[in-house]
Amino acid sequence: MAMDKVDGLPVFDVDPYAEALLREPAAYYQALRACGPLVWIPRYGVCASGHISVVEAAFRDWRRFSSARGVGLADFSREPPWRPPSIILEVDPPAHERTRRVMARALSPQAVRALQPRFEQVAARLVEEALAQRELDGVSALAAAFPLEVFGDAVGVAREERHKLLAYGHMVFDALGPDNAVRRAALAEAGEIVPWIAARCAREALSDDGFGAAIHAAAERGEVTPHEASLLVRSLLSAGVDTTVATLANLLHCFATHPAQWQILRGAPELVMAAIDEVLRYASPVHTFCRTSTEAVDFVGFTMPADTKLLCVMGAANRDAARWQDAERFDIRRPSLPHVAFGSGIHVCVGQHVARQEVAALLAALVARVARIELAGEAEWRLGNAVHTLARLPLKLHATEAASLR
Ligand code: OVV
Repeated sequence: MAMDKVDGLPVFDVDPYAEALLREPAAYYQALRACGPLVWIPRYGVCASGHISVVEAAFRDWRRFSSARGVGLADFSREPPWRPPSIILEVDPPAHERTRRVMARALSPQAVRALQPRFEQVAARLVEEALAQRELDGVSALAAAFPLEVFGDAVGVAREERHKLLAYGHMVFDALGPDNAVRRAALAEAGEIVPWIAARCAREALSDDGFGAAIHAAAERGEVTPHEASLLVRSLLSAGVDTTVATLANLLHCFATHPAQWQILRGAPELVMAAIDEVLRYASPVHTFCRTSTEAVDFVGFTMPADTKLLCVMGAANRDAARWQDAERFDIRRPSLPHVAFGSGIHVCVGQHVARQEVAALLAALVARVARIELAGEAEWRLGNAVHTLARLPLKLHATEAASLR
């Protein structure tokens, strides 16, 4: 780690997107935080921060930290985006407010709450199927299977070929990184996946009672155009699948590797919500989002140049010792403090209530039936330019006495 001051900024000579770091980021996060609140990464000509205070400040300061030039490494004002930009994510106020309002209404607390019995029913079934197996891959059998079924149904996507939703999620998130092997592999599938996704976003392809139909109803009321409605459905399919799959996989991994924490949760199921936030903090599914500075920005002792990308490294910020005691420890009983796993400010995850309800349903189904989550082989991390999660998680689930009597 070089600490020469360039433009007053500590230089961090690292490739955050190197495969070894994507797989095992803890040491990179630690070094990033140790470099200071803001660092310069020469390899990409970008700034980065792993300090929770800076990441929060940047997310909240949308005027000086724009999303409209893309929230990945690519600056849309210099290179064309790989797909038509998102009209809710990759946009600033005032345009953002109109689309955000439509999306927030479609995902209203009432609409989400109405889905809860269905989430619980599917979660119970999947956990019971998992218990019946001698060994299973936690990623495919639980983490992916659950959102594909319940979120797919919630949006109103036809059941055929839903695995393509996963491939699209990988594409959207991996496209946020540099032109590396991970990004190229994900985008190589675009020819097959993108037209399929576009077709699923049209009004006539969606069920009559889902989030998709609710968004298209806003078009019928004239709040957005029909084309904009389709793009907002695309946002649901971009952001709503891979992220919850990653969260569930990380949750299973956290408890498989921290068995004492699982026993604590079993003894105190009222900690389910706290446990979810601790998983999001400790194993943040989205590790990095970017913003672009629209002017030079003074931080404590440093100036960030204008027209520069800032890597907001949420994975690092969520383990910042300035906020959390023993930040490197997974502890579901720690006092709840705000993390940035869902972002912060005007772009904070609009679907987080759906996501939380999904994760809570599966976790509650596990707590009620599973005495022990045993790692049955080596966990394999998935290389993701923006999402940190597992590709494979061999597990053996041990039933509680009550569940084995059923
Ligand atoms: C990767 C991502 C996150 C959130 C929203 C979207 C994409 C979008 O396409 O709107």
